[in-house]
This record gives sequence, C-alpha cells and structure tokens, in this order.
Amino acid sequence: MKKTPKSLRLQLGLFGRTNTGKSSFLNMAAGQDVAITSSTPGTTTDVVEKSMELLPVGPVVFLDTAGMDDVSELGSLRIRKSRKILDRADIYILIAEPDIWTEYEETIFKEAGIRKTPVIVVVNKVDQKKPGELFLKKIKEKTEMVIFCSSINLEQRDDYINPLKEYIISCCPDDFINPPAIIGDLIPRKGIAVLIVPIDKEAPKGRIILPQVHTIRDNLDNNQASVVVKESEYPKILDKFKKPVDIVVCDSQVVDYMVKHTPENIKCTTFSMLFSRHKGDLKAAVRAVSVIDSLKDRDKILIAEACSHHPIEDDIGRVKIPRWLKEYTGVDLQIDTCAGRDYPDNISDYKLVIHCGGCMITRREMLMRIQKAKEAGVGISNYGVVISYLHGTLERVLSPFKDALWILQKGATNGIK
Ligand SMILES: Nc1nc2c(ncn2[C@@H]2O[C@H](COP(=O)(O)OP(=O)(O)OP(=O)(O)O)[C@@H](O)[C@H]2O)c(=O)[nH]1
Ligand SMILES: [Mg+2]
Repeated sequence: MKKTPKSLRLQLGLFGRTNTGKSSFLNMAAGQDVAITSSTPGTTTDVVEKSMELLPVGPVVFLDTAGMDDVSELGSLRIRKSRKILDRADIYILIAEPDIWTEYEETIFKEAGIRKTPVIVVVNKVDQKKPGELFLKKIKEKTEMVIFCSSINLEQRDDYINPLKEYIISCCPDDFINPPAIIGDLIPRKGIAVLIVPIDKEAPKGRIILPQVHTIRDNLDNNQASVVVKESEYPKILDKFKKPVDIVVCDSQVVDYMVKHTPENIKCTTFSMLFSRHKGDLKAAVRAVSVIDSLKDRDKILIAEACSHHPIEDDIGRVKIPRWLKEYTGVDLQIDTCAGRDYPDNISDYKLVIHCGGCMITRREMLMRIQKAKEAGVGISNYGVVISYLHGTLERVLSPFKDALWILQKGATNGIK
C-alpha cells in the first residue's frame, strides 16, 4: 500500500469550522489516533495527512485541515494552508454541527462549485443535539450526501463509514474507479498469453465476446501477444511453443480441460478471474466461497447477472451452477436468479450472492454491489470463482494472483469479512 504515490490516492479534504470534530472524525475513520483533538478551538494548526486503504474504494488519503471560524480568516497563513487543500482534494468532507449553518459552510459549497468538487456533509455530534427540520432542508438543497455521526462513538463506526464509502464510490472521479489491468501486469512485456475460447453453440455468431476482446486489447496495450485457440486445438498448439508460454486463460466452462492439459509450470486462469479483479474484488470473491461449505437445507442463494439483454444464461446461471452447487453440498437450496435492473435492494436474506463477471456494468456499479453486500453481511462471489471452487480447480486458477491464492490457502475464507 505504501508504494502507491500520493497522486494515485483519492484525496479527501476534511473541512469545517474549529471544534466541529474534523480530527475526531479522521481518528474514527482511521481506527486510531492520528490527529490531536481537544475542546480548545484551533487544535489542528497544520494539515494532517493520513493514508489508508478504504476497501473496496482503494487507497485514499484524508487531509485534516485547520478549522476556520469565519471566512474573514481565510487570509492568515494557517488558513492559507487549508485553502490549498481546496485545490488538492478530490472530494470535500464538510464536518458540520447540528443546526449550525454559517457563512463558512456556504463558502465551502461555493468553492466546491467553482472546482466542480463533490461535497459530502457529515453532521457530527448528533449525540449532543438532534438536527432540526430547517437545517436538514438546507443541507438537502445542496447535497444528497449526508451522514449523521458521532465521531466519539467508535462502536457505531460502521454506521458512519459504510455510507461514506458508498458516497465516495458514487461521486469520486473516474480515474479512481479505473480498474487494474486485465492481464497486462500478470506477464512480462513481449510475453505470450494463450486464450482458450470455446466455439460451441453458445458462442455468438461471427464474433467473440467482450471479456475476450478486452483481454486481447490489454495484451496489445502492454506489448504482449495473445494466441487465441479453441479447446480442441489447445494441447497441440501449446506443444508448438519451444519455451513455456507465460499464461493460459480459458472460459470457465472448460476449466477442468485446461487444467488437465496445462503443465504445472505454466500459470493458468479463467476470464472470470481476470474480470473479477478488473471489475470488482477478486479477494472478496474468494473469501466468499467458503460459505458454500456450511450451506444447509433451504438456505437462499442469489445468482445475479448484470445485463438484461442476455438474461441469466439458461445453461450457466439457471442450470449448471445450481446443479453443481447441489451436487457439491448435497443440500436442498433455494436459488433465486435476477438479471439487469432486477438486482434486489435488500439481499440480507441470502447466504451468498453469485454474480456474473459484470462485463456490461461499470466498475463503479460493481464496487457498489460489493460494498452493499458487505454491509448486509452477505458474501459476494462470482460465476468463475464458484465454478472453479466446486470443481476443485480454484487453487490452480488463482496461480497468477498471489494475494487471492494466499486467502484460499490459509483458509482465510471466513465468508464475509
Ligand atoms: N459529544 C461529541 N463530541 C465530539 C464529537 N466529535 C468531536 N467531539 C469533541 O469536540 C471537540 C473538538 O474535536 P476536534 O476533533 O478536535 O475538532 P476539530 O474540528 O478537529 O477542531 P480544530 O482542529 O480545532 O479545528 C473535542 O473535545 C472532541 O472530543 C461528537 O461526535 N460528539
Ligand atoms: Mg482538528
């Protein structure tokens, strides 16, 4: 995490009048005492920076500023430093107190408007006073992103941090949602990837599907080669290479076949693994699968497909995964399916969500679904990870992903954490 340069971290500027609880909010978010807090206004005199990993958002840095009581202060040296943060921050987090809305808060919104920077309002100290209707109306006119918080109440941290994460995912600049590479970082430059693409009755006529197209493009962007083969030709074509190829990737449906025909010294994986990392969180998907081992009769599973234009593929989502789940667990599960916009708001009844690769939705949407599942205490995995788990090939297809492999091998798959 330390390696990420500052500019690649999302910069979150904490603003607010003196004593509203900016530093307390930072300490609560960080889960440790980073900034000094006190009841004496003007405690923070210099900008305090705290870098952290705010999952699933990614690396962020909180910038705790010196409070300003009235805007006339904006000229002093101390305040000038805080002002610089107005330019630097990607998102402003404005810490306010119940029923106090001054020229200062107005100024922050004005500054945000000039820079087109989103503002999340934290109404802090709600343990001392319940905010009134008029005050709330005033805030709602300015932003939908409001959190009611008591920064000294650490036991409620999740109630404050979860909406914060959701708001950040929804409003942060595209650059921070930009996904990690698909395949380019897994093999060296000039490396060779063999892609196994079944051409069966499910393959679209005359073309190959999006994940395959994107993978080839990513190889090209990284000065690598993709060799695209049908599974029937794979072993013979692999034999033609004088040296081992750098990676083999297949469609989840032929994963057993690929594993069988790929020598141990060659990394191999599936398009699902590549896209689970690219679109969402592969590690979370791996953690979630352990739930399968503790499923009982009548437990509910949700199988979700992101797009509605080819709704739950009969074969995979509706037939094969349910059948394999049943064979593996030996219990009578209640399996629901949903496609496109049908994705339910409340998923807390489910023991596990098995999501498609999400090639038709944005990473932002996928991260939001992962975050909401986490809040509901429900593990969220995906087709490919589950299929490989049920077939006993997950360890092999995680070979290119050290972190996710570690989670599986250490048995750190405790469901939802
Ligand atoms: N009751 C209550 N007190 C709070 C809360 N948050 C912060 N405080 C208290 O308010 C005082 C000011 O908190 P700080 O975090 O230092 O405030 P700040 O905005 O960083 O202040 P400056 O750095 O001086 O601008 C401290 O005594 C905190 O303990 C809260 O949610 N509820
Ligand atoms: Mg402070």
